[in-house]
Amino acid sequence: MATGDVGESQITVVPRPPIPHHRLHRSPNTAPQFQPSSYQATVEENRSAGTLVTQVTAQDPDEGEAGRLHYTMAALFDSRSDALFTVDPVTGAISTAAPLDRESKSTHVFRVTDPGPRSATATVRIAVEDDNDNAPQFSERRYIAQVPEDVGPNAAVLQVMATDRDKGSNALVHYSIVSGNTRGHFYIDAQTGILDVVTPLDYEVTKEFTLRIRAQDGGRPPLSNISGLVTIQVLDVNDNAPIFVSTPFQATVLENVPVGYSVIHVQAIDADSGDNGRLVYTLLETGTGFPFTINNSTGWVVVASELDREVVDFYSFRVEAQDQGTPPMASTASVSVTILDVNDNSPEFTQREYSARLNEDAAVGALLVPAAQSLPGGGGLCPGHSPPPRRPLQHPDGHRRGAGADPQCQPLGTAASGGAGRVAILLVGGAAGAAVP
Ligand SMILES: [Ca+2]
Ligand SMILES: [Ca+2]
Ligand SMILES: [Ca+2]
Ligand SMILES: [Ca+2]
Repeated sequence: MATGDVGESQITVVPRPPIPHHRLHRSPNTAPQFQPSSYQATVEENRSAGTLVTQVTAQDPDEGEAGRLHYTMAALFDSRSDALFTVDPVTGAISTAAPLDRESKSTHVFRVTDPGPRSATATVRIAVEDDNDNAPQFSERRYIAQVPEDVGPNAAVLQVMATDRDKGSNALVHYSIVSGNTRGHFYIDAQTGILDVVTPLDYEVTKEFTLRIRAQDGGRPPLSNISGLVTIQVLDVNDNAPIFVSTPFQATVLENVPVGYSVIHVQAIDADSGDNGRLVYTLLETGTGFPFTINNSTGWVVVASELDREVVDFYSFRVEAQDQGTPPMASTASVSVTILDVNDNSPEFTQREYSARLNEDAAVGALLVPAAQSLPGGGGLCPGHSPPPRRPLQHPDGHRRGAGADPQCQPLGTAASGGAGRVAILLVGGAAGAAVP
């Protein structure tokens, strides 16, 4: 402190104490400071270890050992970050310690410290930039849709979806059909993944489609995935009517076949499946007593009651085949059955006894007994054996009556048991005479 006399004659001059020299070497009590105190940096994922990210700098006014900085770094929120970045303790350069994966962790935050006697800190926020390193992934291994064959045009069948773990355009997925769309039935919306039917389906042609779908991202270069499978099962609709195999159906049957005899197989086919193609056969417009019936499931027409050609020798009727769809479809066919004659009528004498008178000198060949009347069934006895022309009679019910009234002169194949006739001949003498019944 400087002193001086005040009010005295003697002046004493006291030398001023030397002013302390400003310290050239400050004590290590001055805190260093980061400039700036927070850092933002970006680094692309997948870069090799050692990629420089940023550099931090702290200023310490101290010199020498006291001013020497030593950077350290520690993750602020997630210790996983510690293994991925390092800071150079001397230069403050921060670089990667391992390749990064943005999809695992996209932001890393650190506190950088100079831990000297009076430490300084800064925060470093590192954002990981996306690299297109993920291909789109489908949400399902296989998509399955069931579509009725009569689905309308541009009907949506299903929607596929693939996600991409990347970001931005690297994660923007576009869809396309790779294979299986042989007839061009399907269209997929590239953006939405909605699959439409664009041309008519036909269960009778193709029952199932398997499409392979590609999902491709918008990266440069893009990544794609073609593992998407779509199975479209076409469902049958009753869109085919039964069709008779050969029409009209014609058959002949002997009049003496037994009840239950199979006359003709009336068969129709139906291109549909299940009940839509299961046919039920019925006879149409046949009244009671009709001598035929049909097996509803097989289409066999069988004899239901005894036939008699001499009553009806021809039948014409219709058969319907109807499927069991909803609603059902049906078709009809005409069937004609001709009844063939069997020699099932024996000749019969009109009288039990005949008597005649015959001149004893009657010439050989003189007529003695009148011919027996011809009988129904064509079993009559006639000279010669040529059958007369058929003379069909169409009955109002569509069935032709038998030709029983016609003289049918056919030899008996087997002896029919007919009645016996007795003939008494009285010989008269002399004059020629004719036989008298
Ligand atoms: Ca991607
Ligand atoms: Ca990525
Ligand atoms: Ca069908
Ligand atoms: Ca059908």
